[in-house]
Amino acid sequence: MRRALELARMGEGRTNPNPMVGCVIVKDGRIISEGYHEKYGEYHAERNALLRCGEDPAGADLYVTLEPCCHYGKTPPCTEIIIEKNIGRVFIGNVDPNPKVAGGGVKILREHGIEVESGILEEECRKLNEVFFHYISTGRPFVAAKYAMSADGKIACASGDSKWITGETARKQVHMLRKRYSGILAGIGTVLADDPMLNCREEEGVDPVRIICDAHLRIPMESQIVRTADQVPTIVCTAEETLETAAGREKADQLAAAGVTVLHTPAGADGDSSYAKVDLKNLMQQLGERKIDSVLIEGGSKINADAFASGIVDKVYAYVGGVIIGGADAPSPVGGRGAESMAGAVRLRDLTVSTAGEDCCITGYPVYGKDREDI
Ligand code: AOF
Ligand code: ZN
Repeated sequence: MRRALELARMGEGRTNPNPMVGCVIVKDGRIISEGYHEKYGEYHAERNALLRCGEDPAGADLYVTLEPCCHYGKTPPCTEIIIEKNIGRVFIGNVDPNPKVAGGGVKILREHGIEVESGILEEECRKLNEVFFHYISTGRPFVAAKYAMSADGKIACASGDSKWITGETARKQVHMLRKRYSGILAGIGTVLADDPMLNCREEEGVDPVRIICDAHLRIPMESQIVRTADQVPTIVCTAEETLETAAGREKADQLAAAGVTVLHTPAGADGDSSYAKVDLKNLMQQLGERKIDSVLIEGGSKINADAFASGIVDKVYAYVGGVIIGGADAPSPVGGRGAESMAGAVRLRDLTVSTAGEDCCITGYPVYGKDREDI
């Protein structure tokens, strides 16, 4: 199963919104074939392993990180080929949360006399597909907020300069991270300050959809993002009120002509109706409907504040660089009003700390009000 997990990871960045799945076939104590789900729409891990098998797999053990599917999707059911090839036993990481499968694969295999054991390295297999598990059960993308801050909690100097807080290794890791997410989201503030490309510079990486929250459609037509919108998929989300003005409509038309997909949401839910805002929760719903299963927020303190306030963040990647910036006016990763007391702060569970060159990275999963035991 460990080998199957390794194989599954080879599909990283190419299977979304499908899961990453790996499969190993063992006969007489030897691995006789391997396979993984290589690309969305193409064959599943089990079928790839079985079709590639140089010898008769009859009676063999099949290890697969996710329950074999039993439905006709873009490909025929994996259970069919497992039965046809007379596999003896099937070992599974997780039961597939997809309602079209959800234990159905295990049941069919057992009905055909195949021994099935599930729950092998279950936690690792679930973690590998945290995006898929979230998306298939909620219909909303798995949202991660990533930021790089100094050891004193600043994301830039008061002047705005932020190059660089973390070193090359950490920045390279972020580019790898981008490969794992279907969309990258930033606020208009970041676009105006840095004119970024927000693409995936790693070789072979599929460029994620760029999503810019821009309530007043201030994005310059000459920004790198707009100029490359005909090559890299780009979404600009504005507030409904903006599209009710002639200037707003005209800008939206210009953006659309440049290849940008312009979305809008009703007014944000912060109760201040005089200020047009993008409703991030609503936007996530729309992105989910567009089959975007995961979003990496690489925003500044404003968009992060909105993201935490609206409860859309599912994971945090906090990079910490060995530098002290100081300054009462230097921004921190999450702005806005913040929690009034510690009871209202967003806690992170399952915290991990890893090193990234000379920097470190803290990851965790936010727990919001209603999920918390202490309030
Ligand atoms: C497996 N093995 O390698 C994968 C599975 O449209 P399709 O045919 O590609 O089906 C997609 C669904 O199949 C996906 O939502 C998930 O439930 C399952 N993915 N299953 O047995 C695999 N990738
Ligand atoms: Zn399948």
